[in-house]
Amino acid sequence: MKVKMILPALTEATGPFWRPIKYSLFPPLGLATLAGYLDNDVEVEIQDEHVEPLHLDDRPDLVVIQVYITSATRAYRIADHYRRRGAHVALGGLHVTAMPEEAAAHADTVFLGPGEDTWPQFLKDFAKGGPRHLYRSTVRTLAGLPRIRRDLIKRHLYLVPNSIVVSRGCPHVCDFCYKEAFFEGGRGFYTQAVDDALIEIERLPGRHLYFLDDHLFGDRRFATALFDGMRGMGRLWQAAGTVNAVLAPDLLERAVAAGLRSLFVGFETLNPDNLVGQRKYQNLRRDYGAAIRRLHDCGVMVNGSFVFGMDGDDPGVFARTVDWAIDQGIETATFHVLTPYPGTALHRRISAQGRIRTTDWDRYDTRHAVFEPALMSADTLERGYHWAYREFYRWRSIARGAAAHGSLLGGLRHVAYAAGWKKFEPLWDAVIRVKRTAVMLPLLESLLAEFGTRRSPVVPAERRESLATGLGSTGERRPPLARLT
Ligand code: B12
Ligand code: SF4
Repeated sequence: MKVKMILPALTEATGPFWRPIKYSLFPPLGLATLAGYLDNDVEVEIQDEHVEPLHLDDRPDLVVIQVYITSATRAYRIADHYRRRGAHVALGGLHVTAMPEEAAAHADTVFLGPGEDTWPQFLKDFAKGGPRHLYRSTVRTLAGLPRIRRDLIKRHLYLVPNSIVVSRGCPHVCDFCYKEAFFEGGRGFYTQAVDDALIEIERLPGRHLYFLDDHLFGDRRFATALFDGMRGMGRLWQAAGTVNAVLAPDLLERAVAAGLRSLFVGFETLNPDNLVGQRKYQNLRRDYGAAIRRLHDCGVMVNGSFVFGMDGDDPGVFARTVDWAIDQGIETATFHVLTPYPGTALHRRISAQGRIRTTDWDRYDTRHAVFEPALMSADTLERGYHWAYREFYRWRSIARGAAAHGSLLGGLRHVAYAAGWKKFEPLWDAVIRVKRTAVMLPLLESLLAEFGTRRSPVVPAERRESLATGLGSTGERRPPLARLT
């Protein structure tokens, strides 16, 4: 049997927002995970359209396509093509889960939710000649996961070939997040066994890892055991975590000792009313500034995530947020236009209020205002978003952010990382064009390694206490977020 697995290009990968470096970061880990369930005698290939042109003139028996919202149009076209050629087409992923009827029109089988329980069942049914039209995930576990078929990944085409996920989902319930929709009908947060995760880590060559987990710190007991187990492995890694996880006593120190050097943190908004509106309670009454200082003290770079267009955002939100982020010395920032993904609580609310402007999924890329914002026009929102990126990555902003570190070394690293990511993109693009992406990895590793040489991440007991409670070391209440804005 011949199986072809495809990650179609996101729309922005073919338009004016195409940034080769962003889309050559991570290999298709979801597909490589599913490939692990195939028998040894199956002929299988994975094609990622972000890094290679698809060849569509073959005749596989089974075609598996992972569908994100802004790749849906492209995915359906590829699916229709292969169905005309007689292949059985299976579609799954976030967008299929949110819009199963839409996807079903282009597929022989659709999958809702994670694939670890439904995919092996489908393979059995397919072998017997009677696969169903729809499979819905209900059993959520990562126990007994077969070995991920990393051998099918063309490592040289990615900057970060060693991406890894050791959990699924997240313990929180933010309204704008895909999470509730994707994990409906079963557990929304679960982890691998620590030993299995460590075995997977050991298999990965080189030093650098990128954990793609939504919230690597979400289960404290798991995270503690994982970080302790990774100590001494000589790894350098990046991951995503929440403000409250950063402020929790000891956990960050353990992560740093295990090799954490850069963290993606979802600050999202500086306005507490927005946090309540989006049910992002875990960020409420947290001292963002303290979290950033703590990360920097531990030698961890910060990639701050911010969302514009929540109901409490007026046109001043862009300057307030960017100014604040620069003054905090955040090394890199990711800005998003709030996007009501179908299936989310946010989408239900905005739809019920009649504020959806378009259902052209290609525009649901967090760069377009696909809904009417409450306190500004959609045009102002989009222009403000682009302005924020330009302003944050201006040379003078990078210099100001670097100065905020208060040390020459910290400042130099800030400049190297922020400028390396945004200012030297033409260089990245050239390297990617000649298919030498992997040669840039040592550069990234050395930058991350340098970051680990800062002051020891030991936090005095009374400071740990104050970080955990949100009270200052003298017992005063730290400034509420509103005062930061
Ligand atoms: C890596 C990543 C990227 C990479 C994607 C490239 C790649 N190679 O995958 C890059 C950097 C390009 C990227 C870009 C963006 N991303 Co992104 N990204 C991720 C991330 C961190 C990891 C994906 C991953 O590998 N997961 C691990 C694997 C094992 O899981 P999986 O891919 O979901 O696959 C499983 C299931 O989905 C299912 N499955 C999938 N396909 C199929 C097919 C079949 C047939 C079956 C049976 C099952 C199945 O089975 C797999 C095993 O369980 C996720 C968060 C997350 N933790 O998933 C966000 C995430 C997908 N990204 C998100 C967003 C918002 C974006 C951006 C819009 C951000 C921005 N502002 O630029 C852009 C554009 C994406 C878009 N327009 O849709 C959101 C998506 C929201 C949504 N509803 O679409 C997510 C969920 C993050 C979040 N928490 O909000 N991203
Ligand atoms: S903390 Fe992040 S991953 Fe978790 S529900 Fe909120 S937005 Fe989603």
